Amino acid sequence: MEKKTTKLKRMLASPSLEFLMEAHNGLSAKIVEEAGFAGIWGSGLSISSALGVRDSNEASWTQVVEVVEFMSDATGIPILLDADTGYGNFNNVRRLVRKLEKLDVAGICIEDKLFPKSNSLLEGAPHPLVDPAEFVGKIKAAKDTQQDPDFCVVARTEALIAGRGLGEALYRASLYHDAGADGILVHSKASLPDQVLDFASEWKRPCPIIIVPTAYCTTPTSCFEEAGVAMVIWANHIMRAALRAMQEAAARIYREQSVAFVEEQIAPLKEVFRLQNMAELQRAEHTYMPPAGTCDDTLVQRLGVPS
Ligand code: SPV
Ligand code: MG
Repeated sequence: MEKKTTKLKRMLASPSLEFLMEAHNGLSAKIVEEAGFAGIWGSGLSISSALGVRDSNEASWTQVVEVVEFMSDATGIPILLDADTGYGNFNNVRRLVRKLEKLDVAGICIEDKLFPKSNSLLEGAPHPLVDPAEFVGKIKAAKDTQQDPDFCVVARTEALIAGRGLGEALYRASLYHDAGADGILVHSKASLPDQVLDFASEWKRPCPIIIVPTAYCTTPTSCFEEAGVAMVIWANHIMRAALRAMQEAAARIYREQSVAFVEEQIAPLKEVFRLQNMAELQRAEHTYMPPAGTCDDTLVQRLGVPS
């Protein structure tokens, strides 16, 4: 069985456009895998939303790691964790990489903003950037810490999000590549793809480009492929799909004081049990548990436990 890290590394190196789909808990990770995606984006925004907090580092790094552990346990495809700024300085990044490797997470993406960060697509939020030299140190620290040579460290520049322009985005990305980044995520909040397409046409280095087409969502995927983009991240869409479905179901059940109508519209319980792989547990119970009614109850009698 190929390691998850190797799978992600191969996706980054693949000549065809690859896709990561967001997940935010064990169930959504499993759904992403079953849909056919080859990899998962452990989205900071979606994980925060699912936890009921803001994407402003309100969830601690250990809380994020706990979520990603469930995601990793539930799936066989690689997870690229959105690790925001790395939750501190180079030393926090080192500790994070050590923990994630133990959990079989395939890679991290760290961004060149300041802690605590704001979501890149949040209107009106300032997006102060970290000194590139400090960020280079974080990338080097991550690369020096990883034990598995295929663990991926993606460096994300927020230069375009911060309004610093293409020149600074390219400059920062070059520094991050020199520091050992396995890929460059260039993010843009423009509604047209021009910024990332310009970046891709100017980027001459043998280092894969990753994009997040949330704001420029109507651009046909073929444009990205032609521009030489290596990987597309669908960053928050199943969280948003679930959110809408939950709002609608909750509102209607509240209104009607009944769940009668809803049965046809929601997943049957059988589907919940299938995704949880209850069949495997039932087989295991058959193998490992004594048949009902054959328990030796002499211990109970000796302890004098009243029946
Ligand atoms: C995320 O999914 O948390 C991301 C992408 O970082 S964005 O929300 O567009 O910043
Ligand atoms: Mg994020």
